[in-house]
Amino acid sequence: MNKKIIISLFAALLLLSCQSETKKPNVIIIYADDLGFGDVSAYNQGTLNTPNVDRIANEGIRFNNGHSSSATCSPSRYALLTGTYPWRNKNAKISTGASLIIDTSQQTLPKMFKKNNYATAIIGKWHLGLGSGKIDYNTKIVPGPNEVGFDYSYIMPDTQDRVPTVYIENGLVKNLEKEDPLYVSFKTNFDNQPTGKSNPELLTTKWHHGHFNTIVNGISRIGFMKGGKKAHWSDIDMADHFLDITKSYINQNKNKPFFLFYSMQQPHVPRTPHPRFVGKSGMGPRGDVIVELDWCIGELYKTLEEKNLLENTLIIISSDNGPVLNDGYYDDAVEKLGDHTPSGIFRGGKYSLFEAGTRVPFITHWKGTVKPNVSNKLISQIDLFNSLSSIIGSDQKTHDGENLSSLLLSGNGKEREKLILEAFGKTALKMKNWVLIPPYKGSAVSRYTNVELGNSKDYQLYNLNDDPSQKTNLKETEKEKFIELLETYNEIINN
Ligand code: NG6
Ligand code: CA
Repeated sequence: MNKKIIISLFAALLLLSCQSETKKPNVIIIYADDLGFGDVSAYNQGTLNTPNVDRIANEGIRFNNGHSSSATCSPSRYALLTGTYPWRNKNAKISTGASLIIDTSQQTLPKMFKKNNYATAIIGKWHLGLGSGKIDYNTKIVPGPNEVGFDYSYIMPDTQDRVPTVYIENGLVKNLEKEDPLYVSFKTNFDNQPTGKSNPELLTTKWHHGHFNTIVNGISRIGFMKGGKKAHWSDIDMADHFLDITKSYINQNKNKPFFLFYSMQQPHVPRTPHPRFVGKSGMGPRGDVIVELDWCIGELYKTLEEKNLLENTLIIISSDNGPVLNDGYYDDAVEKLGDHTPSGIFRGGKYSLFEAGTRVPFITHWKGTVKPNVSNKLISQIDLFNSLSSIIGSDQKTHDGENLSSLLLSGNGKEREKLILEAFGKTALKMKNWVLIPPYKGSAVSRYTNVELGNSKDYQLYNLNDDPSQKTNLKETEKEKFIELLETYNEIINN
């Protein structure tokens, strides 16, 4: 073969490989924190307005029966990223300065994408633990998101109400100065620094339960922190900050397939809307940060539109768990709620085994590929691993997930039949239109958050078709159903 032929063959091969690459859609998971089923106006439940999310929902598919894998954050995120039920891992519980919950040898969504030549990034809330053992925030923190498959990570380590209140970029605390090291403890205070408990006069937002340790920006947090002043985040600018980083990430990666986990902090506490959103909802900070979240999602959509990426991008919007009003600060969430219904018609909320603990907004959008639809079929975030894997032509699968790719892209087709729901390590079974909640100790209603948790000394059986608000326990009258669900529950839990 002469040189010319070899060069043109090589060029043709290169072109072919580039073409097949471009067929792989970008995938963006937009993940809200504590956003309820009724908080998105496209769901026609509450009184808040979310026009940007609604637009995406109306152009795409609105799933009415979409679930997160847990009623709290870390376990839900664990399941989303690993396709594995969180109750299989005893460490998959709400992280407060914990070690990395995902094993670095485990298969993960970002690793799956990476293997298929995607660029991968997480921007926003992580809350899956960092390091292994005591963390030194003044050196590179490993393992973390980069060690489980993200090429790029720009994160809030745990939650907005937990220390350290700093961003971490690829394992390094952003803007940290050598002369002012950062120390963190969840046990003891440093040098008698003021806390929310000892110095309430320094607070701009008062704590209601928990959240009474180190004060940053007038808000006391969970845990103690000292130093690292230059690195402290500004709460009111957090949404803009994550959005800016997200936009520039998209700009830099627009020519290759990318998987982006845009993990928003709203409407988790402390709710700190930028001043331009203050008062916009009439519902106080909780409503205002949802308006802010909606604006951010609109900006992200615009960015994709401007860069001509909408036709090559699958967008998924969901939330890590159901809604809560009072989650530890006096912020008028209860007082200013009015007629709004964050849980929609469903019972419970964040922390609950009842439906609203995990039944969350779930929307897919892919211009030109996904046709507008509304789907009542059951789908869980735990299915995203297998479904996305199938969509991009990979053969990787997880044990607990199902491949619901056609449901995800059309709203029709095979749905999930059985799903284990989880809240605080307690589990329940949803099977078709039935839910079985085993007996659990603990109060029926949380005395702090006022959420109905689902605990009862009896088994509870509900038929969601007739009774979506789970008011009537059918355990005594539907004996056969009860036994069927109990056997199925035991079978899944023990496998
Ligand atoms: C709880 C916090 C709550 C919230 C939650 C995590 C107290 C009393 N409550 O422990 O405010 O931070 O953890 O929420 O401290 S999640 O959405 O990240 O799971
Ligand atoms: Ca959450």
